[in-house]
Amino acid sequence: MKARGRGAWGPATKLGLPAVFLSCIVFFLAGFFGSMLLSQDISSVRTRPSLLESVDEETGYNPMAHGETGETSVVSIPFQVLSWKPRALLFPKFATVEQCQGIIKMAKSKLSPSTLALRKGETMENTKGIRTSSGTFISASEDKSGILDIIEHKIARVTMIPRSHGEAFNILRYEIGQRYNSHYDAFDPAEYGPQKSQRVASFLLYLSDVKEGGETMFPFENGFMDFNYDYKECIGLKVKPRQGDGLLFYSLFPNGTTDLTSLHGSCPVIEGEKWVATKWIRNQEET
Ligand SMILES: O=C(O)CCC(=O)C(=O)O
Repeated sequence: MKARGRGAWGPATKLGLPAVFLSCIVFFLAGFFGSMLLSQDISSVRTRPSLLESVDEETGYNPMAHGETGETSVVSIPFQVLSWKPRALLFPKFATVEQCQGIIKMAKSKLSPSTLALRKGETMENTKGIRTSSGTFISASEDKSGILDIIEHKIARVTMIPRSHGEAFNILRYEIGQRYNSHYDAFDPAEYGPQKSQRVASFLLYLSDVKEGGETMFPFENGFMDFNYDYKECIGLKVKPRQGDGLLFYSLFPNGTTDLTSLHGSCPVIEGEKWVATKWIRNQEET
């Protein structure tokens, strides 16, 4: 048994020193290349901070490679979801105080009584009192100060609907007691006749604070649809105008049908004055 045991070591013993030498070399080379690979790994970890150097110090975000029409930086535009029924978002401080004042200044001398799109059978006479504000339409291209251009661009970015789909800004002033009864911004062809395009969304930029009243109301918010609802009644979700804030809501569902919870209006101003710039956004380009 002993001899057999020894015999098991026989070939190694026979190989002798050269084999030991060879295995030393193999182990040395393995150790050498292994440590090189490891040091490469560490150095690649070390290169990461150089990638991080491109992080925008202000936002802390690392911008991605972008397409031809994309932007070079990551921006932060805060918003609050106010409701899912209808889909309504508030963008606090969307515009600066100076921008709001500039828009009021350019509109002030151009105001005339606001008008309504009339349903079949309606007249100016029998719709009196529904919308009592005054207003004017100004497009971004007409505004030499460039304020409306900046605002329109920003609205297009938050909605991702191109500027070419927007109507001119409707700048409105509500004085004490003035209001806009609840209505839809989308036009039902059964009531208004055939439509070339449809209003998908509305963006309201509040240009002033209002001491009391003047809220934008959504009486059917969350689906509480009372079909005996009096369209003058100021109920439901009420958004208080705050200078510079933007309110975006969608009148159509993604499938193109009207969201009945998007019914909205302006409560009467009780104290102060309300200024707002409305941008209606359509599902087709405006010609
Ligand atoms: O003034 C508001 O708050 C609402 C305005 C509005 O409903 C509209 O312009 O369609």
